[in-house]
Amino acid sequence: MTGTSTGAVRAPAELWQLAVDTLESNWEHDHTVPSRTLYPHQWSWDSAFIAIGWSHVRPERAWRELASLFRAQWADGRVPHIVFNAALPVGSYFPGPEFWHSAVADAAPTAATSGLIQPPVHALAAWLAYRRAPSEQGRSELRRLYPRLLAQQRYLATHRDVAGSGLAAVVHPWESGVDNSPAWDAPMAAVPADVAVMSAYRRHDTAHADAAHRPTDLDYARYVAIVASYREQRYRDDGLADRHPWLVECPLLNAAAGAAEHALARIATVVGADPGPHRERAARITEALLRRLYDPVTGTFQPRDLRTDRLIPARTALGLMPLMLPDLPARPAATVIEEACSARFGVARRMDRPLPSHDRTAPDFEPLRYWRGPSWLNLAWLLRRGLRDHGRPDLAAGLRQSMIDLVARSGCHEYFHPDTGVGLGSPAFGWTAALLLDVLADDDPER
Ligand code: 9WN
Repeated sequence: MTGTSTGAVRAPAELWQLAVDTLESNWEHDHTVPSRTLYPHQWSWDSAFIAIGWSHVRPERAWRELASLFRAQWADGRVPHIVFNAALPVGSYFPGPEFWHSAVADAAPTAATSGLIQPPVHALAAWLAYRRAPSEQGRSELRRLYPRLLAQQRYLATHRDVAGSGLAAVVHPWESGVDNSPAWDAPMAAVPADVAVMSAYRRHDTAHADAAHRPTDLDYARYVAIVASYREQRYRDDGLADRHPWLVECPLLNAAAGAAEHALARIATVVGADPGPHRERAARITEALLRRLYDPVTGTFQPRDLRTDRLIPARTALGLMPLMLPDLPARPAATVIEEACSARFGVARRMDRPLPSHDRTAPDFEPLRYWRGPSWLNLAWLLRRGLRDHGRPDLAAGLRQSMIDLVARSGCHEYFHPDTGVGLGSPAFGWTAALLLDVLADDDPER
C-alpha cells in the first residue's frame, strides 16, 4: 500500500484513542450515528458493529445501542434499516421519514423508520458484547433481547422466504448493505426508472461526499422506484414474487442469518433456553446456501436473481461471506479461501493492499466508487472471523494487519481506496472505529 490521505502512521495507543473519540463524537443520546454528516440517523447493521466496539470501552452503551434499535422493531419482526431521529430537521438525509412514510404499514412502530431490513448481524453482536463483558447487566440485556432476535430471524425465515428455498430474499439493494455492488447491476437494469424523477428530490449524500464516489442518479431513480413499489403495498410481504421489481437471494444476508443462529444457540444457554433449535436452523441455512448460491465451477457463492432464477456471475466480496459460517463444509470453505487468496481479492499472510469489495481484475472494478471496489472494514472483519474458524489464522492475521494499517495511515474513514489506502467517504465513520477497536483488542474467546 502506498499513498495515504493524511500521511500519518499512528501508534496502537493513538489509534485506540482515535477510534474511541470517533465513537464518542458520533454518540447521540441512545445510539451512535454512522456519520454526523452523511448518515445522521440510526442504521441497523451499523448499530450492531458499533455495539461490538462499545463493548470494549463502555459496555453499557453497547446494550443501549442494541436496545434503542430493537425498540423500533416492527410487529412482524423486521428490524428497520433506518430509525429516524425526530429531532433532526427535514432534509437531514434523503430519503427521509416523509418519503418512507412507515405509518402506512400496520406492523410499523410509532417511531418513523424505513421499511427495509439489513443483514442480521445483531445476535452475533449481542453475543460478542456479552462475552466481552459478562455481567449480570449483560445477562438481563440478553434476556430482553433474545425474544426480539428470535422474531427478527422468524421474519426472515417466513415473510422473506419468497422462493420457498430456505433462504431469505432481499427486496432492495439497500437491504444488502452493499448498495451499488456490481452484483446488483443486472437486476437493477431490469427495474424501469427514469433518471428525470430525481429532479423532484434533493440528494443529501452528494452534498457531503464526492458524487464520483457515490451511486449515480440513475441508481437513485431505481432505488426510489423500488421503495415506491414496496410502500404502495404498505410494506407487506405477501405476493412479493408476483409484483415486486427487485428480488435477490444474497450470500451475505443469509450467511449473517446462519451466523445469527449460531450466536443465538450460545445466547440460549445463558438465558436458559434450548440451543438445539438454533443449531438445527443454522444447519438448514448452511445447506440452503450451498444448494442455492454455491457455484461449483467458480468455487464461490453468488447471489441468485429471483426474477430470472439465475446466479449473478459478478465475483464480488459477497461471495466470500459464507465463510463466516462455522459449519460450512471443508470443500466449499477451501474453494472460498482460494478465491479470497486469488488476484481478485489478494488475501495473504502479508497483504500489500487491503481487501477490495469487488474483484480487482474485473473490467467494472471502480476503486473510488462505494461498493464497486473500495475497501470496507466490516467486510474484512467478517471474512477474518471466517478465516479463523476455518483453520487459517495466518490469513486472518494478515487481514487484521491490513485493517489496522488502513486506519493507522488514513483515519476512521468510511471506506478506503483499495490500492493506495487513501481514506474516502465520511472521515469519522462509526463501524470503522468500532471494528478497529475489536481487532486491536483481538479478544474473541468463543468466536
Ligand atoms: C443507505 C449507513 C449506511 C450503511 C450501508 C451503506 C450506506 C445508505 C446510503 O450507509 O447506505 O442505507 O445512504 O448510502 O451502503 O451499508 O449501513 O452507514
